[in-house]
Amino acid sequence: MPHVAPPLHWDIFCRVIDNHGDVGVCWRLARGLASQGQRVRLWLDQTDALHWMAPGALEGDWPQIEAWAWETEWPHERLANLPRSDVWVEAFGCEPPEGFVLQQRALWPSGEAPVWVNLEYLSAEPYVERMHRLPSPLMSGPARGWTRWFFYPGFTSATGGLLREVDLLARQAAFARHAWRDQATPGGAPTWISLFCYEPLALPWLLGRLHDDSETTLLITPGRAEAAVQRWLGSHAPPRHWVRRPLVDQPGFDEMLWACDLNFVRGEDSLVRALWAGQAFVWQIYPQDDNAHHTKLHAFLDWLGGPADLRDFHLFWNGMGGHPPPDLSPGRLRDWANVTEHARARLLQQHDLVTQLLGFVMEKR
Ligand code: TRH
Repeated sequence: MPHVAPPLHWDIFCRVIDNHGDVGVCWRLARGLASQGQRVRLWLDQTDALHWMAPGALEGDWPQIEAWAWETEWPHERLANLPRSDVWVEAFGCEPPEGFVLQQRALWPSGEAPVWVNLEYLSAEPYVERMHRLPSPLMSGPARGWTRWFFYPGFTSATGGLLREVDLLARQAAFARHAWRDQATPGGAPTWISLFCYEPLALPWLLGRLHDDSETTLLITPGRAEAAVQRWLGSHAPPRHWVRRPLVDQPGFDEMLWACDLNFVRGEDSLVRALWAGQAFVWQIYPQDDNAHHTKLHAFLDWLGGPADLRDFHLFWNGMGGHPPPDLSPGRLRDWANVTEHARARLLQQHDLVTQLLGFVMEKR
């Protein structure tokens, strides 16, 4: 590694469970592969988010990438002339449609198969290192006899790594933070916080803190975060330094995180972006019914390290006990930013996910 990969045809399958993370991760992966000369067809069962996350994607404006609606009806008329593809990536175990598998199977001579990868959820739990790159032979169905491989993103060199664009560091170096802030809201207060969350039980604590704090600009993202803030405000108008953000494309979202001193992020993709941003952050993990996310959050915090107040705040923000910090002073945010910087430096020493995936595919072909 890194491998020089010949241009291959990839199919990425994405089924939206909820929110934006499924599309967000798949689109970043598609872009990363395309930037390495790969040809990607991205199948999405819900395409709405792509309109704002990646304008032009559905219109075919992105070289090397085709975004296709994953029809509910299969076989699908466009399958008739679909050429053979070399690599299949099913995001988060979503299973390619049977019609697709049948059509493609007929194009492969016996004894040969595409490299079929199940790109899993991101976790810092120890099982990830054990499961990464393991085969899962298919014992039944139209792909019987073929193999699907587990590919786990992660935070250590024994995992598949994280999505990181080739030009990320150059873009960050060229980023003009103050100009971005001036453009976002002229005359904003000195400390900037972004809010991208679900409905954390601790949200009233945060909003209560910030309501009368004229030193802090709060950027509120659309959707669940904005609705939760609105519920808290009721019929009252927001304070002057609270700014409603529009939905922006992924590079624009990333820049918001670079521009802020503290980022509240959620789910999977924005956590990674908060790490790359190198600023203080607090993560709201995607909640699971059986509380499996508790173990997952602890594993991440163990990997991250950092002072007790940062860990406590994470627990508090996620409704898992803990308690809030006495303040969100610039000094405390700088301490937390140092933790992120340190984590980022460790991650930069590892190969990114696209490089690792290309290497894996070359090995298995
Ligand atoms: O939206 P999410 O909560 O997605 C979640 C998680 O992925 C979770 O693990 C998964 O199980 C669940 O979906 C189904 O948070 P996440 O992962 O951060 O994804 C948000 C994406 O939206 C990310 O790619 C950034 C993008 N985004 C923009 O591009 N522009 C914007 O303006 C905003 C607000 C978000």
